[in-house]
Amino acid sequence: MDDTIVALSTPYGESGIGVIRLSGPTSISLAQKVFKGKRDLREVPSHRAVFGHIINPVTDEPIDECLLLIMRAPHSYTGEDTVEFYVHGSPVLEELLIKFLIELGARLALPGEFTKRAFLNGKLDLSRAEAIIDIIQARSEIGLRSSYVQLQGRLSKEIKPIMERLKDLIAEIEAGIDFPEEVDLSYESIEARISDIVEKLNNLLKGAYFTRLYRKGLSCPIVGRPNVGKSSLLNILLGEERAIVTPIPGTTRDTITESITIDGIPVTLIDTAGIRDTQDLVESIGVNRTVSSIESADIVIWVIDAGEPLKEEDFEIERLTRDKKRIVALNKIDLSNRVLYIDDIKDYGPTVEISCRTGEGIDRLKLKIKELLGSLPSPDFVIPINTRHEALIRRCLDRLSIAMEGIRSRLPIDIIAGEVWESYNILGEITGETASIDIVEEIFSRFCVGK
Ligand SMILES: Nc1nc2c(ncn2[C@@H]2O[C@H](COP(=O)(O)OP(=O)(O)O)[C@@H](O)[C@H]2O)c(=O)[nH]1
Ligand SMILES: [Mg+2]
Repeated sequence: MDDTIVALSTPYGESGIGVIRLSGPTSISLAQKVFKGKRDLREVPSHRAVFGHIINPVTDEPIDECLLLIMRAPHSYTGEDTVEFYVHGSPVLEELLIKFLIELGARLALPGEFTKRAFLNGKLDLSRAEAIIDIIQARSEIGLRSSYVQLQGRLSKEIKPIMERLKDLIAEIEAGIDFPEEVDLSYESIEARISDIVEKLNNLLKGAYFTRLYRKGLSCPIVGRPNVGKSSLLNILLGEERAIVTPIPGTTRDTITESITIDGIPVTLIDTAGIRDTQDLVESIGVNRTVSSIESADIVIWVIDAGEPLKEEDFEIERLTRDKKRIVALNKIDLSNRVLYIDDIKDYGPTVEISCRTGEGIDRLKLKIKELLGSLPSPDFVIPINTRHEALIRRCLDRLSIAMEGIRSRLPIDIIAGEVWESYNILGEITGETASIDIVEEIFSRFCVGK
């Protein structure tokens, strides 16, 4: 981190304002070479905007007017000396300024490198740094709130005391090994302490479901045999003609994914290929995708055609979706030659009668989705656990359960200490305390350049 990095922090393209950010030890002296204001930048106080001109560092010729902000270490986002240029949002100008700064010795920042520096400089821990990318990529207000709660350190506040307790336990076990006469540490007392920690971790895991729901939303495939009206339902829920609708069975051969919002929660609707036996290769790939979209679904909408009796293919879908939260949508109730009624399908779970032709029942269907979701707690009361945190907590729990088994079979105490150490290290990857550089790199590579 002894070099100075530069990047465009706003999206590339014409815009009202473009922000170019410099961070690192030579930020201020580099800025001085491309900027001319009333005062020498070295004398400008931190966090005060100054007006001036961008100049060509070789010819001193002014290029455009600009506003500049200096944030001195450690009181900046990265913890380093930082300079931000607010320029007219011209891609030509932005590129030129970045080119000057690179020629003067700055290096183009990698994706997420500013935030990575903030993490490495101890400005925020890993779980808080991760929240920033989730804020940027938030898909709904509720998802934004959940990420903000994480940025405030809500998860770290839970993890740190658990790590402290694991550390204390390790210290005591080790002291017990070194000074067996002085430290009175029984298997029973270690077991009690570990089971207490296990309970706390299991409690944390409860946040994972809601966190995913807030941020990624709900995955909701629309399934059914060919021609029952799945694509029509997707279109009507979206309010646009997104999927191709034809009377020819097997029209939808691939899955189409689109999002709507129900009660603030993003719902990802997936129009699937109808499930049937097919010799057509493309269609059969579509059918396989349908099966996997059912597997990863939160809620399934199973569409049935009211104009025809249930067929073997319907029963196949019934079997595939049986263990899922399922809404049975009886479609085409506008048909005069209708043969299926609610009574015929009521055994399959919550049902709703709809017509994609007339729009009847569509609001009721949305209501059913809402009902299946149940009442959601506010993100302010849910500990934010993303999939990475969830996987780490589960791994930690695995280790602790090995330790517990060891205790029950009275294995040597140093073996148990080893497992507790492992669980401590795994948990530390959440806050980044024990995360390897590879993990850190991987996390920040998901950020955009300039963040
Ligand atoms: N009468 C009637 N026809 C419908 C309704 N919904 C869809 N259809 C027709 O059923 C056929 C198949 O629809 P489509 O959405 O492509 O079915 P998919 O194969 O399940 O995606 C098309 O001809 C639609 O116009 C409905 O509610 N009533
Ligand atoms: Mg279709």
